[in-house]
Amino acid sequence: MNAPNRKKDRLFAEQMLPGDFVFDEKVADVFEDMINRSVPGYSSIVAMVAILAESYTQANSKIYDLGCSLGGTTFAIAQQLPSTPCSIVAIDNSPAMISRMEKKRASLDITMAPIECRCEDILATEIFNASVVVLNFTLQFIEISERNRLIERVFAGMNSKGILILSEKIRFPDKKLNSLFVDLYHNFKGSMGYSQLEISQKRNALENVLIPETIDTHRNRLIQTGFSSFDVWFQCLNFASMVAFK
Ligand code: GEK
Repeated sequence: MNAPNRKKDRLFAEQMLPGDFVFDEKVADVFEDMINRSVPGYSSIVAMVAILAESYTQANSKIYDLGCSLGGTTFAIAQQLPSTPCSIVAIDNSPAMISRMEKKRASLDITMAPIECRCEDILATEIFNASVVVLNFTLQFIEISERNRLIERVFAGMNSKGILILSEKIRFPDKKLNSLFVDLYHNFKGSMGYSQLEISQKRNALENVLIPETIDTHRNRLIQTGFSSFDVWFQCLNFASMVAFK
């Protein structure tokens, strides 16, 4: 299953001491393989986010990719964009991710829209004149107490009729269903070549770092912030992608 140019993720393959997951050099090195083998539907989501961005980009506005990692989604958007004049702002607070993304940007022939990469905390970043904002599996890493404030800042920086695309690992309100989907997800990871040790060590490392919420919690937060419409456009097991319009 491993793509030829992708370094294989074996970060949790050996027995290790417990510790929280961080987006450091080691993770950045194998991130493309890690996310493709860990998020069901990741490549379809990225391709569709690019199509959504293409449809909703407003002339002379900005597209924000918040928590861009290596720029997988940013570059997909840049390659999909129509001739509408606009620019892309890609932000991540991991220097390891941003430095690799900048190298990749320099090697690609992207002519449609300039891409500005910023190593910043998305809780502090300035957002303005945005017609498209993407949070592709990023909000889940923000402390719960900060999530409303972040969504309010995103909303304030968006233009009327702008689109927010929010992809997240989700939790189910029904406990039985929740554990069923978590078990199925671990089976999915097994089918992607991860061992039981890798699955359980990664799960422990993410426990305090990635906090999933229910679809209803996301819906309520977005509607209370002022977004006019909200729905889920993709779901596979406990992973979902949602859209909301200003
Ligand atoms: C993709 N969107 O490939 N400020 C900035 N970045 C942050 C913050 C923060 N406060 N907290 C976490 N991050 C990407 C995948 S990965 C998802 C996104 C995953 C960044 C963090 O450094 C990491 O690069 C990213 O959010 C989450 O479409 O690993 O499951």
